[in-house]
Amino acid sequence: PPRHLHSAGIIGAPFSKGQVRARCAVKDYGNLVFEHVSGDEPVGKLKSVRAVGSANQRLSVAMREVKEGGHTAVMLGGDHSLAIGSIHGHAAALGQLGVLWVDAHADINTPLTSYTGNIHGQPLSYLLHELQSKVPALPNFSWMKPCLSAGDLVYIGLRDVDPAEHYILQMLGVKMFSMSKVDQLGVAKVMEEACDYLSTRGKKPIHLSFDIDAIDPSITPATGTPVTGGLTYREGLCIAEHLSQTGLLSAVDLVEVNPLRGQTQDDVQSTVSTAVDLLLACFGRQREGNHLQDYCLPEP
Ligand code: 4U7
Ligand code: MN
Ligand code: MN
Ligand code: MN
Repeated sequence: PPRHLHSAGIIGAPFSKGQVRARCAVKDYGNLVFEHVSGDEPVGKLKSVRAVGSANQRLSVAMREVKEGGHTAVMLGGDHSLAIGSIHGHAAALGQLGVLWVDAHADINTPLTSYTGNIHGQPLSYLLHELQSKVPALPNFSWMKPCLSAGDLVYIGLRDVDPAEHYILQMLGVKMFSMSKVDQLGVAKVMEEACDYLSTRGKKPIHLSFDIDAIDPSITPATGTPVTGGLTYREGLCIAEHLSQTGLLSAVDLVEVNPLRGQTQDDVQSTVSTAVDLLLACFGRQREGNHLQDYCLPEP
């Protein structure tokens, strides 16, 4: 293909004075720049440890700044290893959080249980206090300390959990709504129970970590580790709408969208537009419609 298709140049233009409609104020913090980390040899099975460590250090600082600026934060990945820095920075700014992890996967392998060596399958083991003694010291990770308790974590959408992960989830008694539970209860009841659970230990700010592979790959195929049998588009929106209504949603990760993994333009389009719709619902867009609080009907 021609050269211009290999490399995109993005110009964000947050300007809206050409019309009068008010909108959610958006402050664009731009893309983080991650410099190449050389000599990043595997540590045991673990791949790219140093690069992942330093990228997350940078992200943690950025997330803390966004939260200290008083915004609801949005982190657009990128892979799910970025939840390490995102949640770490969020907790650094606000203290204890409730985390809702929406994913086909549990992402709680330790570096020693992972059979792929991919850190996007491990972020929760680095973040949880309870697993601190099971995670070895790693290069470029000395900046971080665990900042999340197992009782402040809830999963929705699980359907591909490794045996060691299943053991950890049982051992720690982590609250989870697998796809079977979503089938049994329906997503509305799941959200009610998930939010009740997160608020029993106090009304903490909520961090939503949404892996696009939680949604069924017939709708969001452009992702690295698709698993059949996922959430429908409507179930995804229901989760986001419900969270928005709690008034506690404080940060959102939207990760694992990978346009290179789409087979067709339609695959990419449907994945990306679903991700956008999920984010809009997080920020209050309702399917029943919305209007401004001081809306006035025009008089004839
Ligand atoms: B994702 C896996 F083995 N469990 O550890 C692993 F199945 O962020 C998958 O949820 C991890 O997409 C998937 O590599 C990570 C595997
Ligand atoms: Mn996943
Ligand atoms: Mn994930
Ligand atoms: Mn994935």
